[in-house]
Amino acid sequence: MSQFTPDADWLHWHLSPSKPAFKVPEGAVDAHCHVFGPAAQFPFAPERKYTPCDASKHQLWALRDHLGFSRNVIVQATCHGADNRAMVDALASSQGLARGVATVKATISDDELHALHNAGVRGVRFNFVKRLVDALPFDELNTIATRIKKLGWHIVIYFESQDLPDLYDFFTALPTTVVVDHMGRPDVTKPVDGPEFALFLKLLEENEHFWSKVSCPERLSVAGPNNHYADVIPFAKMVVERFPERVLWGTDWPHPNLKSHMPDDGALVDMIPKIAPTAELQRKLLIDNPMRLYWAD
Ligand code: 0GY
Repeated sequence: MSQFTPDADWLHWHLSPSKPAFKVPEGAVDAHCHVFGPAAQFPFAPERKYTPCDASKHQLWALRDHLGFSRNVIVQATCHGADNRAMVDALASSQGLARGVATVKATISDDELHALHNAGVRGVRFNFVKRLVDALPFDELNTIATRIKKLGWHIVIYFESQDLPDLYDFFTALPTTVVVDHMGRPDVTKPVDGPEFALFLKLLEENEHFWSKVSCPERLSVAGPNNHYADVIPFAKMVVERFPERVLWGTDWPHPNLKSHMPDDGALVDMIPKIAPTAELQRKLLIDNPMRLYWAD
C-alpha cells in the first residue's frame, strides 16, 4: 500500500482490452505510453496536478504482448515530475525493448544526463498543457535543448492547439528534432482544412525536423468510442499521408486524466488501418520511424 489515493474522478485503465482485429506488423513500436509508480516504490511528485492509480511496467509489457507489439517508448508522465526513476526502472527491465523520454530540469548534471542515456532515454518532453504543469520559462527550456542536443536526443512537445500561435516561434527555433504529441491536440469539431489545423500542418510542412504522433483519438474525439472516434480519422489520416516518414503511433496507456470514458486499447489498435491505409504506411508508422528515432544505435 502507498500513501497515494487516486483522484476520485480518475478512471482506471481497461483491465481486459479486446484482441485487435488488425494484426500489427512484426516489430511494431508503441511509441507513446507511460508507467505510474507503483507509488509505494516510486512516489508521485509533490508538484503533480493529478494522482493516478498505479500502472506498472509488468502491466505495460502484458499489454504490449496482448496487442501484438514488440517495443515501447515510455514517456515520463507529469505525475512523476522530473523524477524519472519509475520510467528508468521500466527501461532497465525491458531487455532493450523499451526506450524513454524524460523530464529534466536545466540544472541536471552531465553525469545524470549520461546515466539517462545509458538507461535508454533518447528525448526530453517540454509540456505546455496548463492543467498538467507549470511550464518552465523559455530560457530554461533552451538551456535543456542545447544540452540534450549533444547527446543526439530529440524534444517532445505537448501543447493544445489554441496555444500554438504563441508558441510557434519558440518551437521552430529549437535545435533538435521535435516530436509533437497528439497532432497538437486539434479541435476536431473544426474542419480538417480550416485555419487552425492549417497552422499545425504548416509547422510540419515548413520544418522538416518536426514529427507528429498521430495518437489519442480518445482524447480528441467528440463522437466518442461508440462512433469509433470517427471524427479524429480525417485529421490523423491527413498527417500520416502527408508526412509518412515523420509520424509515430502510441496507445497512450494507461490514459492519464480520462474522465468520461476509458478506451479499449484493442479498439485503438483497430484504428491504425483507418489512418494508415496501406501496408507501407503502417510499416513506416509502426516500425521504420520509431526505430530510426529511438533505436538508431
Ligand atoms: C498524455 C496525456 C496527458 C497527460 C500526460 O504526462 C502527463 O501527465 O501526458 C493528458 O492528460 O493529456 O499524452 O499522455
